[in-house]
Amino acid sequence: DFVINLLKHPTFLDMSYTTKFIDTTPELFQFKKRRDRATKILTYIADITVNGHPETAGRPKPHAEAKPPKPPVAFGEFRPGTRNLLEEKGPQAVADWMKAQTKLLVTDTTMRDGHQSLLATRMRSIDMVEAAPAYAANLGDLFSVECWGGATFDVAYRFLQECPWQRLRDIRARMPNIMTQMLLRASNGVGYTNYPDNVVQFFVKQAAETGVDVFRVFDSLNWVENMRVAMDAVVEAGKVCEGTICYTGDILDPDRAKYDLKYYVGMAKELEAAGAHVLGLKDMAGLLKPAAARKLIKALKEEVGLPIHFHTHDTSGIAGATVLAAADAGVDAVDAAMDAFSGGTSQPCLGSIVSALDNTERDTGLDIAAIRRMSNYWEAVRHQYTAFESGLEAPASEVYLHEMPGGQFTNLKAQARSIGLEERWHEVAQAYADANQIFGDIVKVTPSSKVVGDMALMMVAQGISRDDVLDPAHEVAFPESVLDMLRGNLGQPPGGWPEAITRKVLKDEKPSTERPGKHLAPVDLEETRAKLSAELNGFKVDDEDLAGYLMYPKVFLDYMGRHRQYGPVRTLPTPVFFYGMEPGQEISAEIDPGKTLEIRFLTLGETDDKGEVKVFFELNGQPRAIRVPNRA
Ligand code: BTN
Ligand code: 3PY
Ligand code: ZN
Repeated sequence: DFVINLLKHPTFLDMSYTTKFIDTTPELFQFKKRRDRATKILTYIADITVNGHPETAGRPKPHAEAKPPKPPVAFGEFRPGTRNLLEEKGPQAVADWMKAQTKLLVTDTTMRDGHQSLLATRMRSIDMVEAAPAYAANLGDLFSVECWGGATFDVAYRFLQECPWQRLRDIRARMPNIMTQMLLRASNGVGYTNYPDNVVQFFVKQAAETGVDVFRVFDSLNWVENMRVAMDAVVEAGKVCEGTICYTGDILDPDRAKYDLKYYVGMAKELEAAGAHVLGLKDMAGLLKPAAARKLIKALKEEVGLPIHFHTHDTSGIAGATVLAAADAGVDAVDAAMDAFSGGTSQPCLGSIVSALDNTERDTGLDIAAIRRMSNYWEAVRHQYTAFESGLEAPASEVYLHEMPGGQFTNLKAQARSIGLEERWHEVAQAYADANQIFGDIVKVTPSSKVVGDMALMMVAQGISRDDVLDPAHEVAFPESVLDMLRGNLGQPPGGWPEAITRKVLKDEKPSTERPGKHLAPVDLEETRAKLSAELNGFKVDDEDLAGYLMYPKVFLDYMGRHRQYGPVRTLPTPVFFYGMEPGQEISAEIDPGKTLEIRFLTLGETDDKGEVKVFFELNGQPRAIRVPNRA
């Protein structure tokens, strides 16, 4: 009887065999559902084993002797941390506490910017979630753990077949004493375009509810006007609002006067007035040099009352020196990545910064032995993702020429490779610098950096120089993203868009100089939810799903389609997810708390005349055969 009831249950008729389904329908017999999910997971493993994963095809493989990562032991004594302070006393108390510390506070970026900058954002949730308990126990003195936002949101749905909200929830649950941190592109949310105000508000509210404590809010043109909606939503949610300056140019260079000390101090004051609890200083390309950091931090400390949190990238190889100079000048908190995920286009090395400050006034108080153990884990994790390594071999002072953000560098290089321009990379770098000047010398960070990148690739591919672009007589087919930006759809840079290029690109069309969100009609959330639910055969769309859909409609729908077919594949070990299994190999996958599947892959059968191959497994000791198409 219960099986009949189960089969008729509306939730069972759609695709929602999920963790949430179990939470919301405990009255149902669990066994049938689990078996169904097991079949889906086996189908995924069978498919990848036979056909390979498209994302790793043709890419280098992990070393044969690479050991599976062993989660670090949670040996420390559990202590309350910044999260407890936030929960008990609120965000202003966190800011006051920051300013009262003499030690340098440290954010670990490994779970967000670290892998975004080194591994094309491909780190899977399971590898993060397994580290979280050791963070809580052994590294409870960290200021925060950046683990969400930026590019990780869409990559989770798009390439990793997992729900970004679930990642956040799982990390949050296992790391209750350290603040989680996310990167939010203000009105661009975690996307590449401005969203209606109520979508931004809805997204922030949900992120706060699911588990984000610190929101680093930035605008890709440093336009504070375009940051207010997101900042207000963070304040409203009772979380830490880190209003952020994006650093570009060089305050020491009189030829880059557009972004001088006065400019940054002025923006910092605007952010303070806009209600930020903390001032973020985001050096996304790693352009801030040590001497400039000293000067800038000193000025900001003198002119604004907010604690300052500094973020940089080590592309040039000199970021460690900049962090130490910033510490000397009184910066309150800095970002660093665990050793195995540091250096290059990522953040500078966390363990080395901690060691460098030992027995100084800014001693971080972090346990270097705990850091090393954690880094050993991350080292083993990184070895699983060889396919996504960029191959960048050395620091490059060229970053001061092109000014590409660390998170974009390897992406643009891959894009250049895909259109046959890999050999001409240094020309792309020069064209990127030229495109920046064409647009009037702008901040380059997602999404404005993507527009400059599109323009640079176009210029190199078509052999068009900066002079050609600016020559009214020279016909140029501009990328769509350039039109969009000059229409004003990403907002306004300091001083506005240069007139000549705007006229050439838009012809007679009149650009907008107002905040894009001002003209975007609010989305009817309930109507959208109902439509989405109907499109998904009655699937109960909750606020997380709706927020994901609003950011990325197609990406979300594709994800849901694959989820219906493959089930909770996020629970698979990373090598199995990307490469499938070897005959005789056995793995465990915990599909629900305490509910583990024991999966052994036995062998492949012959491919039949329909092109299908039978794949033989043992599931919890019972034989199971799965049929998948052989596309190999
Ligand atoms: C599972 O089945 O164990 C969970 C993996 C997928 C999560 C689904 S996808 C839509 C919905 N949104 C969530 O946050 N969780 C479920
Ligand atoms: C992002 O927006 O993803 C960034 O990392 C910007 O630096
Ligand atoms: Zn960054």
